[in-house]
Amino acid sequence: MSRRLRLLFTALAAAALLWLLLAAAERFLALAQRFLGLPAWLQWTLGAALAVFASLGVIVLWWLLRPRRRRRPVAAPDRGTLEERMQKLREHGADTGALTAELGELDRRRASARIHVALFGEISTGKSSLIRALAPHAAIATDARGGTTRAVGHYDGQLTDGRTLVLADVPGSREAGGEAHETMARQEALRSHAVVYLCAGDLTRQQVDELRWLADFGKPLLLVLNKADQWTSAEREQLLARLRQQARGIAVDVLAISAGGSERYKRQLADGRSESVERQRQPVIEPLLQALARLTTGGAEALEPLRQHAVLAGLHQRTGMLEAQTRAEEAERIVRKYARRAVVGALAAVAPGSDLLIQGVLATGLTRDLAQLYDVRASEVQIEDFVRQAKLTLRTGSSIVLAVAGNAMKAFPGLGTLGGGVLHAFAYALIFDSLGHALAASLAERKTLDQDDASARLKTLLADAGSGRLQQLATLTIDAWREREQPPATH
Ligand SMILES: Nc1nc2c(ncn2[C@@H]2O[C@H](COP(=O)(O)OP(=O)(O)OP(=O)(O)O)[C@@H](O)[C@H]2O)c(=O)[nH]1
Ligand SMILES: [Mg+2]
Repeated sequence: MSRRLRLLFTALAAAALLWLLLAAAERFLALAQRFLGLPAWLQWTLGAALAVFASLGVIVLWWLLRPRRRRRPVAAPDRGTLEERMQKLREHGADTGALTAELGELDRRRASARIHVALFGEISTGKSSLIRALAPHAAIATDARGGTTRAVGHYDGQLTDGRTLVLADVPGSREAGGEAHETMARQEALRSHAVVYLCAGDLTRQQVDELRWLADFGKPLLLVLNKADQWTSAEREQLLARLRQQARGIAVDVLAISAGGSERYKRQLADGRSESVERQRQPVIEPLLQALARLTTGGAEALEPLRQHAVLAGLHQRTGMLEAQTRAEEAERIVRKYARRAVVGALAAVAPGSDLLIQGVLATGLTRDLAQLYDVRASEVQIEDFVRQAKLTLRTGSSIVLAVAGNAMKAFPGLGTLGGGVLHAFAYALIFDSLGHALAASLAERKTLDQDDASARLKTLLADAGSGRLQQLATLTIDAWREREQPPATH
């Protein structure tokens, strides 16, 4: 729609709105006048009825707009779709080893029919100590220093009714620089049938977020306050009440235990010397054993569908990230290829003009290839339109491009030695690199060929004189020049 037509419509709409407002005001004044003319008893009755209606309206509005507690569970695709996506990724040279291994583990655990429970929580909340209490024969390291557990370990634990569980000890979260360990822990949590989330006091914001993350995947959760021996019973009850409040709708049960752990104390010897001795605290974990027994009454089979959903949902996210990364790498290759061709084209031009006229055929090819990479359907007309717009953006920005290219000539002396035409060749490298990156970023985010968005990004990139980027483009230009001077033997 043309600008003028849009203006006309806006003016018409504004006039209609004004007319409506005036009519409403007139009606209101007329009603008010009639209202004032009524006998007092009728005024009161009508006033009361209106007040009731208004409050009902407010209540309904609040009910409609109130913040929702219930969160939407994370989506999981079916297995076939996931496998297809992984296959496609492999065709593009991506390493999907970890993703297929996850699918294999999904099947292996289903076939084993054992119940898997992961312990989860921040560092030093007592996960390993709890494993020791649940599986007394396990050889396991615990320490007051955070970050003791570095890998996922599996141990056989026993419930009071004799059933066994596979317990997973995982690295603690929130360790400085421990992102890789945290990812490991989260993945193990998704693989398990249920999660015991350990904390040692009030929950921080990050802990609540972590619990929500697990709940969004549909994990059955037990929120467990460990180190209960550190509090008086009144304090413990207060803490538990707050935890129940924070975990409402998230955790199946909230309870307090003492995993035990060890403590050091000084012992006086008969000869007057003293020695430091380590002893195990007595664990108190019955409430947890009962909660685990309740949670797992239906056996592995009853919890399996939720577990499958969580693993597939996790894989969906991981596959998505690998897809984005693989595409970005492919986009980078495409942009380089066209930037190089543009440089070669510019070097071949007999007398480059002072105006930068975008090389239309190449720009069209670049746009088509990138759109295809991002699965964006774009007709030839749309692509031509896009290139025309890019040319316009470029015309207004050509002085900036030449200025950046001129500075690069000074900054990278290698360029200067190449002789005439290099300034233009480098400018073309900059133009195609900017156009390609602007378009790729826009396509990735908008999932459509959005001219305005891509142009805005192009403008920013054309003026971006980051030295790392210019260095790369200078190398590209020099290489293209050398190849032209000494054509490869195959030609
Ligand atoms: N007072 C008290 N201390 C405990 C209890 N359970 C564990 N601890 C102590 O807490 C510290 C951390 O215990 P770990 O079992 O190593 O904790 P973790 O969660 O496995 O730690 P990371 O592996 O580093 O994530 C140790 O010093 C334990 O002795 C408990 O019930 N009461
Ligand atoms: Mg540990």
